[in-house]
Amino acid sequence: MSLQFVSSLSAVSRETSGEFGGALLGEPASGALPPWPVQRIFAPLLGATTAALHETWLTTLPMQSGRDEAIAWQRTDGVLYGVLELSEADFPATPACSSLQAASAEAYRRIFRLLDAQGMPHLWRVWNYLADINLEMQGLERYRQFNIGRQDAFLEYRRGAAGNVPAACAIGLSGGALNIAFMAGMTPAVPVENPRQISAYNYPADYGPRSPTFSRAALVYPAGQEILFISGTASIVGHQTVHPGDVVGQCQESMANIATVVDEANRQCRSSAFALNELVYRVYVRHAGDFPKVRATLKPLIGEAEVVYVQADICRHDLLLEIEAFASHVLEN
Ligand code: 3EB
Repeated sequence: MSLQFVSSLSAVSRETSGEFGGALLGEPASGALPPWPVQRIFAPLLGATTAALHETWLTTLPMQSGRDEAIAWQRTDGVLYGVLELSEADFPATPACSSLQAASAEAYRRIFRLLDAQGMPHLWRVWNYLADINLEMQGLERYRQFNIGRQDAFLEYRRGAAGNVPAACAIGLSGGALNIAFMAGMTPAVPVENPRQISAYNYPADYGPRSPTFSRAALVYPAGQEILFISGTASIVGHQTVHPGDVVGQCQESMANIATVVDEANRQCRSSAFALNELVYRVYVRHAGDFPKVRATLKPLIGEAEVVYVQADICRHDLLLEIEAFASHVLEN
């Protein structure tokens, strides 16, 4: 197995592995940051015993690291992880293009240039965080501005904006720069869609002038391994939000969507079938007060699975939570 995930919640021996990249969730840490690429996600943890939590990918393979295009990256022969922060203040708004749209397009252009330079063509999974995601500025909600910039860069770099697109999440924080982490590989991801939902890249224009550029899930293949990345998943059926104002209903609907995506992935996967109780979950809850209800609703659905709860904003004002997950299997040959 070439990549192994560890969090502060689980104790795994690091004796033979090196740190590849990861995330630091929670309150700003006072100590020094580790030398590997780390995405800092400044959002309150809910129900946690510590104020901050490290999630780290480890590998036993040789690594190379660098900093290009303001992206801190590290790679093996087959996989690259990078982290990029761009301050919107560095992208003056014009009447035709908001700061966030310009920063989003530039961020993805930089990612694609780095991947081209590294000969690492396939974007597998992207973690997007931006301030004030539901705020309307220059007449358009900021999430929709982000979607324009992101799609522009995919098209400009000839990636296509439908079908073969990475798994992703796009989450709102209370402040900070546009903050993007990504994992890319030498082999293509197998995108997975959800038959209960319209593909996000085909959403109608009601949700913004450009569609979001992500797949519902992706199966990816680091050496000797199959990872299922499930994108941020919310209470959406077709293209519509369902159970507005009902956090328990939204939680159940999100898990019904994840169960369906897992079933779809299992039709295409090369290892044994993935199960809901083996996934590692990250749950974003808009209102901290909803956390006990969300935890109680999830408990019977996911058993003893590892879950981290974070207070954050979701990309539609009527969504009260979003759930993402992943799991990793060893490939026999
Ligand atoms: C949705 O299904 C909910 O814009 O990258 C989930 C995952 C969502 C990723 C993104 C947005 C994104 O439309 C929102």
